[in-house]
Amino acid sequence: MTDTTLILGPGALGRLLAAYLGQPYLEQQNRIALVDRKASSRPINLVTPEGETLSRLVPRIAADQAPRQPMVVHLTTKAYAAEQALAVLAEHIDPATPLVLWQNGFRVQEPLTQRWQGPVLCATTTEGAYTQGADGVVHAGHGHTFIGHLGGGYSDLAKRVAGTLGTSGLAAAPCGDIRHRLWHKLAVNAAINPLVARYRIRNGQLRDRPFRPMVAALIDEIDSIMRAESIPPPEHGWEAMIWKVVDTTSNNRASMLQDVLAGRPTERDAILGPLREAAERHGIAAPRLDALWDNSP
Ligand code: KPL
Repeated sequence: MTDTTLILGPGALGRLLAAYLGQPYLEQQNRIALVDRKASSRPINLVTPEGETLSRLVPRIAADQAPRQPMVVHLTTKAYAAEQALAVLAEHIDPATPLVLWQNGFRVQEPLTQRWQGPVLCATTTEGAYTQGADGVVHAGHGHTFIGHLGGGYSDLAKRVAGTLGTSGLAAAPCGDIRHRLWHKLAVNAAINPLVARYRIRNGQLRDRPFRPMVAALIDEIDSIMRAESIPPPEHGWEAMIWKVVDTTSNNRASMLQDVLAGRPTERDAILGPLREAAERHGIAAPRLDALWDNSP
């Protein structure tokens, strides 16, 4: 095994991880490379939440230049691009390489955990970041990341990965119930993202009419589906959790709205798909989620 950490997916999250993990003093212990379409030595420009602009030299390599045995691969593509990006890299790396999946929703986590030969951890994060130009990333706000294996295994690996992120300045903790945390994040994303993308509004506008009752109705449907799936609610309930995120991200353009504005595909399937399928499995009507699905970009 080499001491290289690979980051696969040069979007906002990939650049954020590269910029933090690629700090010079950390680089002495771990090498970092960002896997991109083409190799390049252009630095990553990071704007910190404090407004500082820093330049980080993290090599960008093409998949065929990847070391055969990376220490770990962080897969940071959008959900719909994850499987294909990994398939390309998989031709060049040891199949036993540990993976960390950072995708929104709950589409790729289960199949990749079953199919990949090496250990697979899932991450869920509230770090806020967006790309700026070809090489930049704006770290809009500090968040927190949880890392764990869907079956509760590989706790030492999860601890190590979370420890490295924490040392780099991205708060992270290992967790034994990542499945529940992924569903919680999915609930938040399902109540916010498709609506703000459809109406092209900032998150905080969901608090006003005519959107507030739409969110409330979605929360009711999500609540019934989660009950049927035996996903325990967050400490203060779904409503409190979702409205709190709306409040704390009120000025944000959610990721799905950013995708729409940039003309990219959206994560509609990864976010709404698992909820609608769960509703169908349990014979629960979910007309609001269905309507969002039908009308989502
Ligand atoms: O995770 C988000 C996203 O934009 O995808 C939320 C929580 C909705 C914040 O914008």
